Amino acid sequence: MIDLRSDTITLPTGAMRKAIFEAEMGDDVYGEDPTVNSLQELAAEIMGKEASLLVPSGTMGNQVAILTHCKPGTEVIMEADSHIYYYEAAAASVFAGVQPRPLEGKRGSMPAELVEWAIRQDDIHLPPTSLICLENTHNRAGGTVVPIEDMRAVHEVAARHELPVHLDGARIFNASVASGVPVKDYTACVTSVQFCLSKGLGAPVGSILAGPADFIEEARRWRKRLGGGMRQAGVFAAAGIVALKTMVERLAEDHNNARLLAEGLSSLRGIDFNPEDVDTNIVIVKPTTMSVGQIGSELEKRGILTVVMEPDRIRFATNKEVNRRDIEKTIEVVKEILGE
Ligand code: TLP
Repeated sequence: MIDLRSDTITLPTGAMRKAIFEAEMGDDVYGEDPTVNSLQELAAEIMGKEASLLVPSGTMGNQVAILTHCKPGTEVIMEADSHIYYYEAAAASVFAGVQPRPLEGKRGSMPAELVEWAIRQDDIHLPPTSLICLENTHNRAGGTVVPIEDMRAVHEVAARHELPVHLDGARIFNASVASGVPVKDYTACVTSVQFCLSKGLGAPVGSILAGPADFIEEARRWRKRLGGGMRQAGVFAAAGIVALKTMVERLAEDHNNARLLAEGLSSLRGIDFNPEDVDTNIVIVKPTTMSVGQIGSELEKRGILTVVMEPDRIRFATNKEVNRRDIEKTIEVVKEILGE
């Protein structure tokens, strides 16, 4: 099997398994798990924020952030193809009672002027704007890196309107490794950030929400309300520490493999795609001579797993479980399926 469905399929490394075996643990609902506490301190330091909180998933990290920043009946500005809007089953409406205000971005980036235009005036007919959400890298745009200048421009607008900004930085380390911009430069543009330990970094479970100390205290209460208060969570926090200390730089390998795949696929007549659009580990292409459903199932029959994105695109996400040879094989198989 060559599993290119997602970077979430990555398995813990030997060093992570050893750290898990040896982890010191306690009851984290009492704040007594030393491994969770170390991970949270390390993550806050890396993100350049006062404090951080371990949550079970990226989705919970984003939702806890929205619940903590926003009152029901307010409006949250977000990109129309963002994970929070597209893939979180309307959780922000269900739990926080907020109304999403989706704006169309370009390669995942919302122009600051558009964001400013969407901020509501003070009028009893209108839901007050309470938060701006960004995503970097942007998943559905194709793992694109949102440029730091764009994030700074949104930050400037938000500051002028005294609004908080939340970053869905599930793959913020991919953005940083690809662009050479330090993670702290990205996070300096936002009030809170969520990132995943369980994607390209290879930890089995967990995301981090980081922000100001009082925000994280309130977020801890929301995590508990949602049932996300965990007990001996050091069992997987231990792997998270190894992920942060040893797995960031290797994301460049995933990016190189994605570039190789992109170049191979773009040379095929049946695929409409510019490899220059690939910034990190996600390659989303549009086949022109065959339906995506058909290609997806033909690939699966030959042991290659991908994600079919309705209606007409197919996603390949490189990750540490696939190597250069697997990528070359994937290109060959797509070629064969397309009859080229
Ligand atoms: N993304 C998953 C699927 O949910 C689509 C994937 O395979 O890419 N933010 C972003 C930008 C994400 O891509 C994801 C997961 C999340 C948040 C949610 O993380 P989890 O799965 O831990 O809840």
